[in-house]
Amino acid sequence: MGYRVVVVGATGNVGREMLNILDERQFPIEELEVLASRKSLGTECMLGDKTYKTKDLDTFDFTGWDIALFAVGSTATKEYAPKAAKAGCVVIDNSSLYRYDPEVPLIVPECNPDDIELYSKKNIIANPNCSTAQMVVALKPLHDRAKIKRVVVSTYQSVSGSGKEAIDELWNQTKGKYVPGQEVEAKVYPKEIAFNVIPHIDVFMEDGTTKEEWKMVAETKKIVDPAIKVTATCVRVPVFVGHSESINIEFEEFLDEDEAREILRTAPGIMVVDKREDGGYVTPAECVGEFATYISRIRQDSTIDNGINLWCVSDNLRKGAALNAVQIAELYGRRILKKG
Ligand code: 11C
Repeated sequence: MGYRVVVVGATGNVGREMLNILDERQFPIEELEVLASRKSLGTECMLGDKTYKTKDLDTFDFTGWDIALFAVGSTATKEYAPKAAKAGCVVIDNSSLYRYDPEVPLIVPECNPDDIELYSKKNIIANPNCSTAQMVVALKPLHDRAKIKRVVVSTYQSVSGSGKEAIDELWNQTKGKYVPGQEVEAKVYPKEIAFNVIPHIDVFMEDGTTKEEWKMVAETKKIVDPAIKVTATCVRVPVFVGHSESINIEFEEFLDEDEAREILRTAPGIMVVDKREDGGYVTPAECVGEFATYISRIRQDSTIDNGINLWCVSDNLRKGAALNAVQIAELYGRRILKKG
């Protein structure tokens, strides 16, 4: 007994990762369909050792399907997610389209699983932005103990967050530095990304922040607590996969660094690697392909009364996108459909 599952946008970075994770976690699937836009029709996708050919999203009938994992941009989501939801198939959406809709739950299963009950308003459940997902997994257990007042976060985000073209741009620009005649102009990003860092992700807002920074603020409030103040600086770095974050947290009450470390050690979804020696911390290259969010460099912030600093690294295509979506599907199956 399993679920009838559709993966929409199955040929993209996140869609492919969704298929890998459905397989790795042995999600109970009775039937699977993989959908793509017309230009990718017929492309082959793998779930374990089985091959599936993509079908046309435009003509697909979602009636009778249980769960659709959407990994397409906001424009396609706007057109097709309501169709699927109306046909009775719950949509788990990775785009930003529905995240801030009060009638759509925004879920990180380790943090706010009970909010999933709201799904029935629209038959849509939103998946957060990658940089938020990994941060809230770390914040929530600490907030439960000492109530967070304010968070100052700086991110170091990999190019896979911008899709396949960005991965190619970093690769080709890097090669172009060494091969005369093969220099590559910046196209995906406004400035060169090879051997550089760019303090700009997503569009600029009127107040000088960027949309990525705004998302971290709005989504943390929705998932963890609207009272938490967040200020973010989001930066693109020349890393292929894995987002890193330096997080400074101010609490209402004093929280000792050793207690914070113990809380995080036992928190769901987290691995603490925190030895105060050379290499005693995790870097993005080491977390690729992993489920966990890794926390290192946990230490008191001596400049304020109740502060902790930490370093947080995760595979942005997994916890930041595909893994969290599959975890939502697992939660929805367990709590609502109860078939598996
Ligand atoms: C990035 N965080 O790294 C973005 C990608 O709202 O789902 C995901 C954008 C989103 O560029």
